[in-house]
Amino acid sequence: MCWDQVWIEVNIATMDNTIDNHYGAITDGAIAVKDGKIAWIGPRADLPQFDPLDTPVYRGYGGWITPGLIDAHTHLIFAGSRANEFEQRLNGVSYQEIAAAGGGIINTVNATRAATAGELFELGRRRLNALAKEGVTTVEIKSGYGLCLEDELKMLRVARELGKHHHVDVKTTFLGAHALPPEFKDDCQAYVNCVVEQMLPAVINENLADAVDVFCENIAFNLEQTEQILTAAKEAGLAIKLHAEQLSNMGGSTLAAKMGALSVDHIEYLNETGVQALAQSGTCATLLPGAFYFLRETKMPPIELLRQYKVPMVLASDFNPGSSPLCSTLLMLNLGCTLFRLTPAEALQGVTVNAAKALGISDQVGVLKTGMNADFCLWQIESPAELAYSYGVNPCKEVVKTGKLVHQ
Ligand code: DI6
Ligand code: FE
Repeated sequence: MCWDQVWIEVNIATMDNTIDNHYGAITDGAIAVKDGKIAWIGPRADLPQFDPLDTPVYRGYGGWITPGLIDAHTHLIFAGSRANEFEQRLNGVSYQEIAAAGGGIINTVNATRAATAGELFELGRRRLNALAKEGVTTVEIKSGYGLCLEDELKMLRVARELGKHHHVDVKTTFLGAHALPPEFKDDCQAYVNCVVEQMLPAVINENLADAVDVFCENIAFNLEQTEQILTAAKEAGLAIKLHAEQLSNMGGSTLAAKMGALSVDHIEYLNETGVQALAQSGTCATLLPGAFYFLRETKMPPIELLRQYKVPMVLASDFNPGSSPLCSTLLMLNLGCTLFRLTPAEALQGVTVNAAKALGISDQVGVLKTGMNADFCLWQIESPAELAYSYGVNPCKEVVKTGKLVHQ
């Protein structure tokens, strides 16, 4: 056998449910890599003969290999910080008072509009590095802090550039309908028309987005406006997804599911009808425990119903300056288990196999099996549950991205 590299003395959480329903575990396994893909994977005892003098052999010393982690929902390009608002709130100023004074999302929009593409790139690169150190190999990044043609394009171009210059793969999502910009303060519908008629065609023209998202909520865009934007995106051949049922039940999830969305995200207020719609369409349910934690929410997403209807559950950071200033996918594993009562196996599925589904790339990543991209991490842990159990001492020892060792 002629391979580029072989890994031995490892246990493997393949996340392949044809092996087992939890981690797809192979104890004392081996992986062989060729041309950036997994050429062979299985128990070490079955590893075919190869020439060890001609093939780099890496030893895991009994650690665990998992697929490279995937953070399927982030807003990691933004300028400024909202720490001052955090502090004001803890000193008794209400969220409404802060928003009325031009704070909240608009605070970040002002800072992001004022930043150059170069500044945003540098901020984004540092955040991507933080995720990459914890084993993340694929990230989704949304626009939505520009809220005008020029600045939405600026955000998406920076996201695409980050993907080109960083080993982490970047999937981009156009979220022009994140909030109502001050220029359209009294005419939400006019802004929606602007998103559909001006921004979306320009985004498509430069091939800047892999998907389109909308914040469907009573403080943002209503169901009809959401449908208008998602329809235009679908007609242009883009994937669709939705911020839905975060603060109330608007029926956004059912709409998105019927339209074939990849995922609906947040979904604390999702009901059984909505869960059924997701199950029917194969739409993923993305859980964002960082926002739930940071906003001190109490309404739990319907985890038991999602399990019952076998809806794929995704876990993501939602990293953003307002509701989840937590730039750690590993932390989400812990919060997913402690706050939402996911099992550690469900949590790991949420940042691997199911996250890949939510990004429409499950033919390439998210599961370790022959023919998939060689994106994987070696962790210094005794069992996969340890990834969700403990937080703070980063157990990531090595990262392999399309067959290349990128972190030691
Ligand atoms: N839901 C959220 O929680 C964030 N965006 C969204 O659609 C909040 C973003 C922010 O406050 O900057
Ligand atoms: Fe979000």
